Amino acid sequence: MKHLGVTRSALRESHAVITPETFVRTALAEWPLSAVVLHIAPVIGVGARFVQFTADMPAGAQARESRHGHQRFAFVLSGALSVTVNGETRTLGASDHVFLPAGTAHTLTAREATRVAVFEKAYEPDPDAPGPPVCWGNERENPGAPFEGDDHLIARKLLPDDPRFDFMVSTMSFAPGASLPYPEIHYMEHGLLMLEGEGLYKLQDTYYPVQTGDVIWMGAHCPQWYGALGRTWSKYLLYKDMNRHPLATRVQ
Ligand code: UGY
Ligand code: MN
Repeated sequence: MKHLGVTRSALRESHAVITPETFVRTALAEWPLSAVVLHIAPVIGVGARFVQFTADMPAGAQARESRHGHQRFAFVLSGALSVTVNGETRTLGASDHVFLPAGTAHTLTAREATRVAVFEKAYEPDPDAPGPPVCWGNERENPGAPFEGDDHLIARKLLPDDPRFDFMVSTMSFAPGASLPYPEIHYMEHGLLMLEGEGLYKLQDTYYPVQTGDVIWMGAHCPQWYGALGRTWSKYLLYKDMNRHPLATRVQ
């Protein structure tokens, strides 16, 4: 049966829920041969200062650094991705990730059909800190820590928590029935990809049912809360800008 236009996707000024049946594939010059779904771009709602996209790379497809010199964080969802940077090549599998600093030449090569989640942002230098280095990691090997003391809610930081970095990517894992301890409001923005499970996301004043594969954009100051449902843990990948004064304007 046709869906007759019905979707859980919703776009509001301060937030968006974007569900897979509404994904539209596009192409990016840096990602020839790959099908890219650009979920979050600066033109969304009140605006975003980052992009979030998913790239489906057929075996053999290659991608290169952002033409505009932006920093890039890539998280492998499935497949095998060789990353060559600074004369070193490593092959990443599911839940491996890499951070590539602004202006750093690199090549990404799909060794088999590969899906990768990507965040990019213009770097805001901190006059007192050197630029950030290339960083590698694996989410499943990251022990994480209870979020605000709740051991049914585990936060894993996938980047060092230090002022060289102007954004953080983490995962948040919730036992069924666990929730964020309070509705948050903060000036930082979020991009989110549901990696596992299902629950209810409250954004502004609406509760949205969300599940694996959904994308959420939360603009600055958007009220936000999540409660996990179902019988398995739910987990999301979360981008957040950090470590910079909101009035700092120098962007490279
Ligand atoms: O730390 C955070 O901003 C995070 N708890 N927000 C969220 O999960 N929506
Ligand atoms: Mn938050």
